[in-house]
Amino acid sequence: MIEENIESSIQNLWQEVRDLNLGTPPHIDHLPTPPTPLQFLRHYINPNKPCLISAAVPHWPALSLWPSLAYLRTTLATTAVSLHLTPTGKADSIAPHPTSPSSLCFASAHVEKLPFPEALDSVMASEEKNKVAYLQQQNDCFRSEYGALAADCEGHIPWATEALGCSPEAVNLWVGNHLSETSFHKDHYENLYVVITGEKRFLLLPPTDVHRMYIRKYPAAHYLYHQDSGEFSLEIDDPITYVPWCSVDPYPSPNEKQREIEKFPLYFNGPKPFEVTVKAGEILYLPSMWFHHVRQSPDDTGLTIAINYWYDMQFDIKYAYFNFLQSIPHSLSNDRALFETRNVESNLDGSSFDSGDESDTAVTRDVRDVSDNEND
Ligand SMILES: O=C(O)CCC(=O)C(=O)O
Repeated sequence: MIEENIESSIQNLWQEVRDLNLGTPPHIDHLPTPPTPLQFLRHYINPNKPCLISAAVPHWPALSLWPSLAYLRTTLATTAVSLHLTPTGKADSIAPHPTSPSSLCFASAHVEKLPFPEALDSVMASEEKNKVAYLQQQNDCFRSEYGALAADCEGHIPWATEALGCSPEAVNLWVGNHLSETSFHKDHYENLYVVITGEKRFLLLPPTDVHRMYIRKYPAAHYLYHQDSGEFSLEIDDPITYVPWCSVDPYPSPNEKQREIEKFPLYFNGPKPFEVTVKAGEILYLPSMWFHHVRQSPDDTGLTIAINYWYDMQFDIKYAYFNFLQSIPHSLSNDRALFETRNVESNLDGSSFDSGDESDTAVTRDVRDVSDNEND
């Protein structure tokens, strides 16, 4: 009885934040031009509400320069950059456990440092179900590895910097194609995400929907790419560590769809996520702690290029409310069903339930090198 009351209160919360604050999915606010710092603070940062901003960076040379691969190859001719390799395009995501394939693990990409022109060739040559390359490194890479491109963009987003009262903690570059996909997760940053070429498609869920993500602890694993055979192996990290991660794949294959709906009913049968396509020259404001899933489509050159600015979030009362909500168990029966399904299948399921926090994940781990914020 108490459980039912809690579950219906949480469900009311999902609806109430939409009715009172966010609006009706799939749309988010779309601003034709950048807001003033005060508008941004009042209407978006304080209410923790996303928005899409057009004509956001018309003065950036990157918009006209980066669609030219020749320009990028010349400017970065001798620069070593981090290339993430996976067999499927899904890095930092849930994958079959290597020694117990009916259970799951958290798989990170094989990362190589290569001269940019070679790394770019690898992205362009990516092949589905074989080898997918994504140029990215969430450790402030734009200001380190890609320093030669600094003059093509601003070092910060001025109206966001003024509204947030600080400079970006990290600026990251993402160069990929339609095969790269980023699984549902959240970050403890205010994110200003700028697309330069191609398009990015985001699915967004507010922090209040945390129970719909089925965050579980998965054993950490990493892909190894074997140059000689051209094949990948997946190895569990030694010593073993566990990564809390979202379990939901919002785009299951047709033959897995029914099973996924049964495993994750709170996601598939609950309110639709917000959906936004970010085009070249636009900025998505992705508020801290929002769950996001990202796919992309390239422009004529075959690439999608984006740059994002991570600003420190305030660890204020919203953060405290979020932690409290996350600590409340929801839908115990569904959790049990998931647990039992996996154990019947494998008897050796590495994953475990987690009411805790995803913050200590691969996605945020790298950037901690440049962060002195230990709050998360
Ligand atoms: O562009 C992507 O693939 C992922 C972006 C992302 O997760 C982020 O900016 O936090």
